Formats: sequence, C-alpha cells, structure tokens
Amino acid sequence: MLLEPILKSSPVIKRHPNNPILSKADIPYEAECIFNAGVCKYHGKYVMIFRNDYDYAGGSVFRGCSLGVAFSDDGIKWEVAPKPFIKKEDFTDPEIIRVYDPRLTVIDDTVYICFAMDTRHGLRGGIGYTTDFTDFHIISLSVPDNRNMVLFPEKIGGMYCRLERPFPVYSRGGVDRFDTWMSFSPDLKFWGESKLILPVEAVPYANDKTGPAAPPVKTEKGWLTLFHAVDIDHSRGKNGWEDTWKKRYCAGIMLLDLEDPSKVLGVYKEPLLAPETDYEANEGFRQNVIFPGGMILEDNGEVKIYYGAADTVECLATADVNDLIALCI
Ligand code: BMA
Repeated sequence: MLLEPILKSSPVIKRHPNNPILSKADIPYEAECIFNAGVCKYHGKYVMIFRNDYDYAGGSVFRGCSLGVAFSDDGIKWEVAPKPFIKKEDFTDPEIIRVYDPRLTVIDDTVYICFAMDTRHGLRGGIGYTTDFTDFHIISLSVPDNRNMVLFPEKIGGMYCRLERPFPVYSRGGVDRFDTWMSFSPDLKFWGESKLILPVEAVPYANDKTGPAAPPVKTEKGWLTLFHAVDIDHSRGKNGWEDTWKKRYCAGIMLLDLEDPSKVLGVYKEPLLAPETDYEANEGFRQNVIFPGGMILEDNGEVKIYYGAADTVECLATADVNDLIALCI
C-alpha cells in the first residue's frame, strides 16, 4: 500500500526561524551530520546530547560516530562542549561498534541516557546515566534487536517504564514491519511485562514502522508522547547521498493514560510534523527524515520539539500543549 506522496505538518506546529539550530558549522571538532539529539533541562540549563556521524565513506557508511554535548540558556542557541561526550574510540570492547541516537530523561537529579548500540552480534538498546556530562555509566543492555528506547520521567505504579522498538523478523514476513512496545522494570536493569502499544496499522500515514521518539511529557490529560512513523515507497529514487532512499519519517503524537501508560487514550491520525522544508525534504544525507528525540514542556504551555532533519541537522519546532492534547483526543 503506497501512501500520500505529499504529507503536511499539523497547523499547530511552528518551525523555529533559526532552524537548523545545530549543524556541523557549530561543532569544534570533526563533524559532518549532527542530528537525532536528546534534550533535557538540568540544573537550570538546557542540555543536548547529539549524534555526530563523520568521515563519510560513501553509501550509508560513516567511519566516525560520536555523541557530543551542548548547553543552552534558552533552548535555542547552543554552546557545544570542546570535546565529544562519547567517542567510538572510548570502547575498548571489540564487540561494540558504535553508540548513537541518545534520548535523555531526568529522574531524581540523574540524567538517564537511552541509546542504540551496534555490536558485532546485533543491535542492542541501552540505558546509562551521567550527572556531569563527562562520565558515563551503563546500567543495562537489551538482547538484540531492540532500539529507540525512551524512559518515562518517573516511576508509575512503582515501576520504571520505557517505550521501545524491537525488530521482529520471522512473524512479520521478513520485511521491515516494526511496532512500538513498552516494558516495565523495578530497577532499570530487569525489563518485562512487555506490551504492544502502537502497531503500524494504528497510524494511517505509516506502512513500514513506528517507534518511540522523545521521552513522554506529563500533562493533566495524560502522557503526551511523540513517536516516529515510517512509510516506504519502492518507486522513490535518489533522495540524498546514497544511491536510493525509499523511506519517509514523520513525527506523530499520541496520549497515554497517566496511571496505566500502556493504555493509549488517543492517536492523532495525521502527521504532526512531515518533511516539507528544504532542510527536511530536499537537502542532506537522507532526505524526508524527521526524527524527534527531545520534547520539553515549558511553564507557559509551550512545547519544544527537537528533531533531526534529513539525518544531517538538528531542528526545533514548537506548539501549545493544549493544541497537542486536542489533536490526540
Ligand atoms: C533509523 C535510525 C535513525 C535514522 C533513521 C533514518 O532506522 O537509524 O537513526 O535517523 O533510521 O535514517
């Protein structure tokens, strides 16, 4: 099933006029594609941990991959730390190939970082933490293949909760057809009671996969939760630096129950953010990609949504929290 050739973003969304808010020109070390950042507020500052793919080797391969860190007073203008937070070279274990796509959740004054880790025996989803953006400690790693994990910012019913996206192959016909799941843990190490949350068929503008985006934000009406939704069209040709790129990534939004977040209260049936601008749809490494990794609810009701665009730059869009809730229910 092919989907609409053109998708539009919801009118409640405003792209920030400074977009892209972070790109390789802002980075004081070797950098190429700056994208898929996690963002939180910590000790009075905004903090962003971003992915940097560098040293392009052609096709889909970058020889370098690091996670950088940046700080901001307003969530818009960023100062990048002089050195990366995590580099490929930090890993002495030959099993580990790279760590990428960080998502940040603050719980009890600790910054938890969910990340994807490519290993020689599959793709593992991990949870680690830092309190100083220098030291990084890994708490747990999933079995392959699982990624896109995000943690809720508090325990619910005594348990930590995370959204995640495993890659089932056999039961899903051996093609991309991946859905959003949720698991629970007493201690961030042992995860279980897993439940299906958002299957591809629940999102009319997806035909390929759904996955978690930013960590959910608490509102009076429920957990406001972004996700990414992907459609594939094999007739798409060259869309960026690779020979072909046939997918499109949009941001979607749903509301989950406050007390039982595995209960979906509503899903907006159209994209919240679809690739439309040049930096999302016509330029960069992989065009037509919007990949949100951070969401911050301000005291005045403004929601800041941070997203990677075209796997090349980091962007910001804003919306009013009540408008976002209204889309879901
Ligand atoms: C996903 C992840 C993301 C990336 C997206 C689009 O599978 O690899 O890091 O942004 O594809 O390329």
